[in-house]
Amino acid sequence: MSAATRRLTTAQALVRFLSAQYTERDGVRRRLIAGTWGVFGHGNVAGIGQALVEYADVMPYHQGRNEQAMVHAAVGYARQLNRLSAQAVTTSIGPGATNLVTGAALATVNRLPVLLLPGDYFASRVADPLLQQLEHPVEADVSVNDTLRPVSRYFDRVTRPEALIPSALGAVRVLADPAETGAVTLALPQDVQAEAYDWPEEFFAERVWSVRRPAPDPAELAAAVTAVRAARRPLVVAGGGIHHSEAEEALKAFVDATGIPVASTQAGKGSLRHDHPADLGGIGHTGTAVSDELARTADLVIGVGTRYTDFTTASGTLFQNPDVRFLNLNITGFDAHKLAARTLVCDARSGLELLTEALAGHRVEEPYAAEYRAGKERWEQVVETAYRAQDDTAVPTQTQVLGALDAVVGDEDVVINAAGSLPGDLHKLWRSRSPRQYHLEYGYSCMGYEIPAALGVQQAAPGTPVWALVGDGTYLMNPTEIVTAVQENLPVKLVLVQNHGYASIGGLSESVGAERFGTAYRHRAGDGTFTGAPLPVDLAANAASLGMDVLRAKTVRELRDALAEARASSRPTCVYIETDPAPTAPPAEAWWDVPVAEVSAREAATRARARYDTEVAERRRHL
Ligand SMILES: Cc1ncc(C[n+]2csc(CCOP(=O)(O)OP(=O)(O)O)c2C)c(N)n1
Ligand SMILES: [Mg+2]
Repeated sequence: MSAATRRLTTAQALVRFLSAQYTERDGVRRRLIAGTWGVFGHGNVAGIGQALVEYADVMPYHQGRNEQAMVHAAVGYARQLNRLSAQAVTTSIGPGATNLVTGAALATVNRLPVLLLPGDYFASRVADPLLQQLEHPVEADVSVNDTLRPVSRYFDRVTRPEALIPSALGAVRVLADPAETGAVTLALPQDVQAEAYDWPEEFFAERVWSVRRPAPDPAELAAAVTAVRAARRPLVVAGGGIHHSEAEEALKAFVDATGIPVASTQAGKGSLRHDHPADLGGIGHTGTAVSDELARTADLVIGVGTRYTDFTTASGTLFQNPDVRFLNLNITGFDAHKLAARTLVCDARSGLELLTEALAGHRVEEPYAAEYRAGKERWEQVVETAYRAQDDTAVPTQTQVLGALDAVVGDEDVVINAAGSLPGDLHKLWRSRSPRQYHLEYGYSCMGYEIPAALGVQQAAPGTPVWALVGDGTYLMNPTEIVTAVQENLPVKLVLVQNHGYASIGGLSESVGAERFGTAYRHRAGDGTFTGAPLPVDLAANAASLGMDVLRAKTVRELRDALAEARASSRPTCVYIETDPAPTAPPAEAWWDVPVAEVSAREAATRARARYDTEVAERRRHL
């Protein structure tokens, strides 16, 4: 070995390199890749696996059960730390690698960093076809890992040791870049992982990646200020970018100075504390009445760090003021330009601070402020009604479950959810008390995110009570990481809501004329349909069998006690509750486009289509 080089395998070099990467923002330095999750197979056991044991002192290893779940855990971790620290996930080739696809898509859709390290075919091809190799008949360089390309923000296959150098540098650049980040994939041919090379020492030097806060262009800022001053009914739509940028204080200062109210997306909820007079709660299909009413009449929508999904815009039907204009403050030009907006391409915090400064003295008129404050008060009553149970000894409805949880959590507790009927209820009702409390993954709304994400959040925030809220369908999709929580003694709290199937999709199915087909968990009846008795499945026993403490609650009072006990426990604990299906959630205030059969022999569908045709006529294009 010469003085300037170090002889290591490619896998050893990668692990060593990753352990020396840091991010820095606002003077705070963190490990960029703080740990590596892994399930081993022949595609990574001898390469990355060996490197992880050799460098266990500098790269913590976490043992997962399922590759998709490991990505969810890593994403939960990165989100909790505002994308300033992330984790890697190593897999074997073949099924281990393709199990990453869902998690990768979730990460990329939500703009959250995760480094994926799947094994790949031999670069030498001498032993083809390997166990689990695709062997594409006419595109010989394609492997199953190519399924990760469209869901990755950076992809490379490292087919020679020295190719790792540019590849690894490119990967970490994207992971640390606030405008580009998402899933990053380095596919690692199995033979290359184990191959030795003389690496330049500089490759292993500490590197600090500055997570920049770009300021807006002065001309764009001046135009934005003119637009805000001219608006009579401005409304902020707060997206996830506010959290990623830690711009909550800057938003509050902007709102306190201008009186402009804030409605939030699923990712942005909690940007303002729920009891701030200008916080109107969720917007869009699952929004509050006051947010959606203001959205309908707003003349200037100020989108901050939002992607404007169909839930936010009510599939293009929400912003109905004929003169409505958009002003989008976003770190990506891609999102900033949506809805033909005026753009402020910048970091959320620096943009809001400069806007506040430039708007000094400007305030919305008092009647407008009085209007939204009154609307907010009316919505508070809706929340109270949905939360309150008249009878403590009765089986709770789902919104009463949320009411019980609301009564138990503290300001810093984190509540995680992603799919089912809970996201809508939470978006309408939840009272966020701190910026990190409301952790809704609704970019991909992926059933099965919740439990593994809770592990990642708990790793990022030791000592903070972390709650995963899951429906029975979601639980069955992905309970595997309960075992990991038990192994690592991560005291995550699981609230398991049993309603015997897909309540959310059942309701949606009914509204689109599909008659709840295939959405209940029931025995097959004599006529061949799934309308028999509920299935004798005991999910509480299942969670207990995986090692969790389980508290079964039957009534509102028992639920409250169980939640308090779970919160105080230092062990992973599941609170199991069967809910009353009575509808206590407020109905949707705005539409969501789910196209309905244009022709059908069944009446439910023809009726639904007639309704659909009226709704769709409301759609506007903002050009
Ligand atoms: C991985 C995945 N598959 C399918 C869906 C579509 N989907 C959304 S909600 C839902 C049902 C969720 O059931 P459950 O967790 O029991 O919640 P509930 O609807 O009963 O509240 C389904 C199938 C999804 N979001 N994610
Ligand atoms: Mg369910």
